[in-house]
Amino acid sequence: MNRPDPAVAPPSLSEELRAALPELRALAVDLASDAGRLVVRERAAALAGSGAVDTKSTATDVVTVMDRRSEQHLRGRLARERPGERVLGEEEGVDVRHQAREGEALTWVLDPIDGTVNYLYGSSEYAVSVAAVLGDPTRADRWWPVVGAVAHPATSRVFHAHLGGGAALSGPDGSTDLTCSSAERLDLTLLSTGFGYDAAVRREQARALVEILPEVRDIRRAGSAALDMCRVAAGLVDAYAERGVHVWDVAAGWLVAAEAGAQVSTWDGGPSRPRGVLACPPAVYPALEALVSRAYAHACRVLETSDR
Ligand code: LIP
Repeated sequence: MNRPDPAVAPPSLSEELRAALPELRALAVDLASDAGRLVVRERAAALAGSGAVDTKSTATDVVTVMDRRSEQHLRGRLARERPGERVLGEEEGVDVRHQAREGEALTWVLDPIDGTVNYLYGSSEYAVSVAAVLGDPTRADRWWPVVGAVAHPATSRVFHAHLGGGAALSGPDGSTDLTCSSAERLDLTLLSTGFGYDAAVRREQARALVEILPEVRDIRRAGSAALDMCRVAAGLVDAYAERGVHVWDVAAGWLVAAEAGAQVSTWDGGPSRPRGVLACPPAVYPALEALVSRAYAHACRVLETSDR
């Protein structure tokens, strides 16, 4: 999991880039909405065709023809509207023509369909995530989101934010500013989470959940990290914690949650494990961060000893 490292302060933005953020935010909203309409409009015909679904890391890690078409559509628009800027997408990776550059060079980070299993099954719990980040999202600890948009195509609404510009939810019924919940007690914290595609990883996550579930109000598992983080921003859940997600899953939702007042960071996923992502109200952060770090470290130890 690539993530900004709290120890490495984000770069300070020039006045020129800061002034451009509202326009970049509007572009991200348009891109995510546009791709969202595409994946809704074309779903039935595309999934009815042969070769509509492939698998990636495991038999449960699916990619549909619409994941790929959504990313191609987004890349085409960015090539026209933001020529020369780097793009990192879940399905096609990073455009190697644009090597990592320092300074204020932006990279667009795309999850063309986040919640692909839900999309395949016909559930509405999927999103299109578009973020613009500073730094290098292919390197852990070296990227910082400055613009983010998460489209929820099933509702024609988009969560969006820019650095220092607050977070909002826009749709046919107008726009609403977003503020995370005011949860202060761990035992009254509604926590969303997710699980990996690898059975061994899910076994660890289930063991960690045994320690986490009794300590919080309840768990929700919707199947899209991007929507999970936006729901923290909207106060629809109090917190989100997951280990093993990728930068494209969380880059836009990270900024939406942070701009809605949530504390967002990574946490220690256990020895030689990917770090997790945590988003929650600041008042509950210390207790929740300690709980998930401890639960996962213990789960890893239990499994390492049981695997011997
Ligand atoms: C999904 C994440 C979700 C996680 C799933 C999957 P995808 O991303 O958004 O939080 O629990 O296992 O990784 O694969 O649908 O883009």
